[in-house]
Amino acid sequence: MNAAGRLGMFTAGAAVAFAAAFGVASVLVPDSVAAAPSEGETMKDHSTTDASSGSGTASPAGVSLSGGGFFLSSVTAPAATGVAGELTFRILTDEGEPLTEFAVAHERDLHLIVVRSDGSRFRHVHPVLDQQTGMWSLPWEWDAAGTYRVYADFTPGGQDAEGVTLSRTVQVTGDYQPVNAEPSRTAQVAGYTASIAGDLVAGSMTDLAISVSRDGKPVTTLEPYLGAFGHLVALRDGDLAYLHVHAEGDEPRPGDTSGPEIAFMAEAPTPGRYLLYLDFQVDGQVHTAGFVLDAGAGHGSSDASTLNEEPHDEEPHGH
Ligand SMILES: [Cu+2]
Repeated sequence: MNAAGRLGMFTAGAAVAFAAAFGVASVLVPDSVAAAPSEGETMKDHSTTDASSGSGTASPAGVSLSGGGFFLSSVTAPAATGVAGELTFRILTDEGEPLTEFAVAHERDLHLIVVRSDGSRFRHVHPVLDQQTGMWSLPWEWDAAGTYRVYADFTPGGQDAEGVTLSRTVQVTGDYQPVNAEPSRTAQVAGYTASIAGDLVAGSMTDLAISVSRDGKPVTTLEPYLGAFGHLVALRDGDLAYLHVHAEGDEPRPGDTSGPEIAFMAEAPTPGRYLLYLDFQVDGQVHTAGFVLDAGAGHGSSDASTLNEEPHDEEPHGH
């Protein structure tokens, strides 16, 4: 059995792997990539490759517990709110063997996203792997009841392996008061105000710019976090399909700071509502700012042609 062969459908960098994993939909690239003075042409080609290489993926990632030759085990966690415990799970191969070899992507072997099904209570954390058993774990406590979606975003070890995002639902007992996600471009967190400018358009790359301020003053001391100055997760409201791309571009060096603006390019797979979560770090503290954007319908440009099976005039099968 040649695991590398099974996985190695693309010979591509991490960015392309991400794009492929998400479908065309989920390419979030900071503007700095496009503006990179050296290798500008390469970068341009790269993003073009991103958009086209995803065409083989029928649906966005994160809506299934299996995929890419892997399987997300059941997730154990406290059953009710206010109980301190552990959250644990394993990544299994299709043969049922625990996966213990992971490739680092964005500074971690695995990214765990937990969010309630209404889009609230977002957490992005990094559990620890027991190499002997393949068990991932971290201390865990729920502070609100509901149905949660747990995403494991990882790249298996091995040459040319693609990024995989698997998810499961987890129930937490108690009264559940769902929050309606309404369009929102400004978020307050820990004294910071984050605002997002730009629009999502189905099937088209558009610019998104998030700026961070505090007490009305721009924050220029954004610190590197997971190899970038900002990390954006987008979920599609309705199925919580997962669009997870860290900022690309030149990786900041330790001690570098930036701000107040973090720029991305984004492509939504379909019209509809999207929940966006920006992780950013200041003074060693990571904060998460949430936004809700509605993606408008695209214009049926050629860029969008690989996105969906658009309804055609149907021809009868066979003739
Ligand atoms: Cu992470």
